[in-house]
Amino acid sequence: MVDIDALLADALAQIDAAADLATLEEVRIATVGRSAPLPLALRDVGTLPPEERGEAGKNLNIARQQLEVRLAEREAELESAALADKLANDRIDVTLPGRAMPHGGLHVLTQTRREIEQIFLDMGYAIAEGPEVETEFNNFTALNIPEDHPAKADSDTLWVSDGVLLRTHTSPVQVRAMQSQEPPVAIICPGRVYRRDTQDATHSPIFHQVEGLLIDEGVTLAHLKGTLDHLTKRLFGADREIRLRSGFFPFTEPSIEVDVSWGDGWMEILGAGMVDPNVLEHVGYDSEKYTGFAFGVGIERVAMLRHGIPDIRMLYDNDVRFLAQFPA
Ligand code: 2U9
Repeated sequence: MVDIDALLADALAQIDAAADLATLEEVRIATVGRSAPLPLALRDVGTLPPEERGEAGKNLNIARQQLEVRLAEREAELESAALADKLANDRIDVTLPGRAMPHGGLHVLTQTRREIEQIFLDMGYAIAEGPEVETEFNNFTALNIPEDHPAKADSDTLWVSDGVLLRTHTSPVQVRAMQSQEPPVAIICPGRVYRRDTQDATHSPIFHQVEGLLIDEGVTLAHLKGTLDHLTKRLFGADREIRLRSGFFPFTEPSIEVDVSWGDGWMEILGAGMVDPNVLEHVGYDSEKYTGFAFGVGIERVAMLRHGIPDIRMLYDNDVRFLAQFPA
């Protein structure tokens, strides 16, 4: 028969010596597991002489129960020690400054467009938008642009199919607005436009415009001049002056080109004019009753002038080192 007291003492010593839960699990297997000495002895009780079986079985069971109790106690001790250790060492210092997250902002073209929009919203204009794929009628015919006009040539326009094209200006948005409402009309039309152009420092086949339109009874060139003077002063500074030169567009008569004072000289900034009576008639307006003005300005051009950006392509590269120079 095994020496129960010696086995028990040895097993208890192992349990007390286990310094972590993984070791304790090994000790559990070695002391009360299926092939540990004590359970093996219990299994073999039946082979003892009958008069010894009762006593031996009782003592072995008591010893095993003692081990189970001690194992449970030691497990609880080690678990609370592990928790205390975690609490002591895993502290989070909530007073540490956070890591700065880089954040994006509005593209300089978006900023510029929104500024122009706000200037006209403040004057009571509404913003109108329309499709970038347009009909030849809305883009050219309604705007008094003749069949043989150079702008319509295949070299300038991106055609989608017969009579369908990528709009070359946002003017078709004004055409749609006029077809769907009677005067007064006071809208600006910001948007992307397409030209079959080669790219260089100042030209891109895709760029952005804001066009404006005011139609009512009694609208004159003086209203146009005052409006553009106000726009220019808000965009470039209250000390700026504008100068009107005569120009030509098929959709305005008279047509003007507008310069803004720039240092000692002048810089061309936008085009404008009084809406040609033919355009008014094309959308069903009475050109004897109504007059109006229209203007167009390139958003890229305004952004480049205001920020001294030398090449239009910089606006489309999406180089963060460039974009970050224009925080909103
Ligand atoms: C309607 C009638 C008239 C819009 C106009 C201009 C003059 C103009 C250019 C500025 C720079 C285009 O982006 S740019 O290259 N635009 O000079 N645009 S008048 O005239 C209209 C528009 C719609 C119904």
